[in-house]
Amino acid sequence: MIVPETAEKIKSMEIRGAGRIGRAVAEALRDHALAVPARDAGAFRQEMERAAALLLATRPTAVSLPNAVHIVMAGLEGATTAEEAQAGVVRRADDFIRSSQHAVEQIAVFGASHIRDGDTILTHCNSEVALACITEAHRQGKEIEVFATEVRPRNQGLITIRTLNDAGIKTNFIVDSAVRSFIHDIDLVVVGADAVTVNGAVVNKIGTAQVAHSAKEARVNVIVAAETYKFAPRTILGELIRIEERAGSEVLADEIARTLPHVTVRNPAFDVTPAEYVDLIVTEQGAIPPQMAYVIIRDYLGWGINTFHETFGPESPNGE
Ligand code: RUB
Repeated sequence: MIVPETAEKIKSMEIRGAGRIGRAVAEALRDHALAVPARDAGAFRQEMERAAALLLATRPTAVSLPNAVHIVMAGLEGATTAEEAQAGVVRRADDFIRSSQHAVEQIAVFGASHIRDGDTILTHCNSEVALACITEAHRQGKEIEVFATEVRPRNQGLITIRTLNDAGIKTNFIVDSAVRSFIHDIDLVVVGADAVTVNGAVVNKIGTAQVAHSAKEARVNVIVAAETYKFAPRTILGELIRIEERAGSEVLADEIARTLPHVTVRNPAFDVTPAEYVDLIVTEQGAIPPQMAYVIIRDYLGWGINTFHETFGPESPNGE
């Protein structure tokens, strides 16, 4: 039951945020592998592929999800018995979970080094890894202040301000549309990412592109904190990241919407910030300018231009 349950929690956003989604998927595949009656390697693989497909169909944008699935499912390679296949999946899943947690800790240290004593930082949405950078800077004794947005329509900003408050960090809570009014009070923008494309564009919570645009205009630096498994290999082929559009009822209650027959509520969950609005992407391997995204995809995810054509042929993004 663990796989359908995890899939449901990701869809409903009980489990949310790209890193947490990646780890939840790895955990679900691991627990499924341990629960599946292991007959032969072929049947075991089929069962795992069914589970992976269910998880892949939950939310389309965060690339940590297909990357985590790909990394864990590689544990099946070369297995001749169901026991070997099971051990491979469990090992790869545990490795992914451990390295993901380690990546967040590493990025926190790298990211904090870009935050100066006295800085006022703006963050948008609720990013575990962006917050890790901010709380690490605070832990190091830097005196910082944060502006956090509300994040319509799902109010992820509430999670962010609770974390900041618990850490004892001076925080201002603003509506999303107030960003430009406060941008001259800001020294640095720190956000997370759901996906980074090969050309360095950053896909993150809707509103991030507006934040980055305001920052660019005001000459405020924008740092994106992103583990390497948020880089999107398939964009090498020029494919686009699919932007999830969620139910209009998250924005406007159905009973009101029903009274407005000429109105369509649109609710894209993410947007794309072009590379030129991003100054630095901080990964666990170090900080890079966004234009170097291909190096991460090639050297740390192991995807070259030829790998795709050899493995899949030209397909649509995120394995769909
Ligand atoms: C979450 C979101 C976060 C990134 C990075 O969107 O856009 O900024 O996922 O988060 P949603 P993290 O709430 O729709 O999932 O650093 O925690 O991986």
